[in-house]
Amino acid sequence: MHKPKSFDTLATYKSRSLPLIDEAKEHGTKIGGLFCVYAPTELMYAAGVIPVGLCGKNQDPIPAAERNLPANLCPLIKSSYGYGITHSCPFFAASDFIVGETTCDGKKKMYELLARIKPVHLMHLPYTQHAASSLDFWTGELHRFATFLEQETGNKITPHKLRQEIQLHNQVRKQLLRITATGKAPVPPLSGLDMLSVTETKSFVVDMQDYLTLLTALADDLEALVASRQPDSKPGPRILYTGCPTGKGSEKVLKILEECGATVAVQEHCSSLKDFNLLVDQDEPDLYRTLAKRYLDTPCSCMTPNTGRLDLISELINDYSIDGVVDLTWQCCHTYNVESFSLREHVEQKHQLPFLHIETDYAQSDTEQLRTRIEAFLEML
Ligand code: BJ8
Repeated sequence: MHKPKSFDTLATYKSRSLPLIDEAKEHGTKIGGLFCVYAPTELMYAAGVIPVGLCGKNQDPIPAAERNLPANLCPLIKSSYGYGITHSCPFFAASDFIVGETTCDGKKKMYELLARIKPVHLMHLPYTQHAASSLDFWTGELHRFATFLEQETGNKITPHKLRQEIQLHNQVRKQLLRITATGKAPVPPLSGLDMLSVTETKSFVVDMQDYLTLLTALADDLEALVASRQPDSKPGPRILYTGCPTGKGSEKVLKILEECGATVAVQEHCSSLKDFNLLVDQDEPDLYRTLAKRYLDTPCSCMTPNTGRLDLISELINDYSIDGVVDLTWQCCHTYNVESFSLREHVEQKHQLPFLHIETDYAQSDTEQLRTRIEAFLEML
């Protein structure tokens, strides 16, 4: 299928970010490394800090990580830590400090070890969105983070600057949502892998305004493509792909799904919709509280209960005319693994749809086994 030029510009965005980050560093700009979408990037940009995503999506650094970490640990944690100790990730090398959150146990303990390599600011995240005190506590954590950023940079986070960043981030999220929504078309203009290469760029943005312009151009082009296209082939079963974060290097399951003929209409994970589905309420006068609410509402399996995810899955099943749900769990990710039981019940009983749970790691050794299971699943649809 013909892809617009605006797609190529975004798909190569990450490689163009690195020289810009190096240049910004030369001018004294601080770089903050992130591992999770709970990190409130509006505060970082408002303090003049460039945030970069450091989440490990690749098998290569895992053997080195296993020298210090147990082998039976989530590959995302091992890969992230492995990049840190092998100095093989230029974005990690560029980071002046790391921002962590108390999400899953493995990540929490990884931050203790990463603190030996780089300064770590750990944000204490409540484990539930439902307790009355959670929002107060998390708002306090945002204030503590702001103080840290101001001390690191010497810059003041003014209400004016923070409000500007909140507005700009919301605009960016709206364009990412427009792009994602083109997956509702009978034949989506982008494959799941191509969609991932676009949504993943949000972790490497140096200039938000410039990024917004690129996203808007792509959203316009994709919508025009959908409006003008006569589908020339019968698309495969429409899949909602959900679960642990997936990215370039850990896209094994997504790739097999598409090779087997599935149409991956929408993805619900942290390099995709979960990172930009929620907007900050701009009418709320307390900027820290409204920002805190938006981030706390992120439906991650680290929260208990995580009912927001079930609601989101229902919405996506209906909006994207889904035929089946594929839930990916990285090996040893207990929260997503346990949650898969409730998600299966929800999908099979409430929506009467087939559900496939896949537990795997970053290695390629089970590729053919997975292909067999995925082919059998798609035949049912
Ligand atoms: S908001 S999904 S980015 S914590 S897969 S490391 S949970 S053992 S990545 Fe995550 Fe933030 Fe949640 Fe998203 Fe632990 Fe599970 Fe590994 Fe995970």
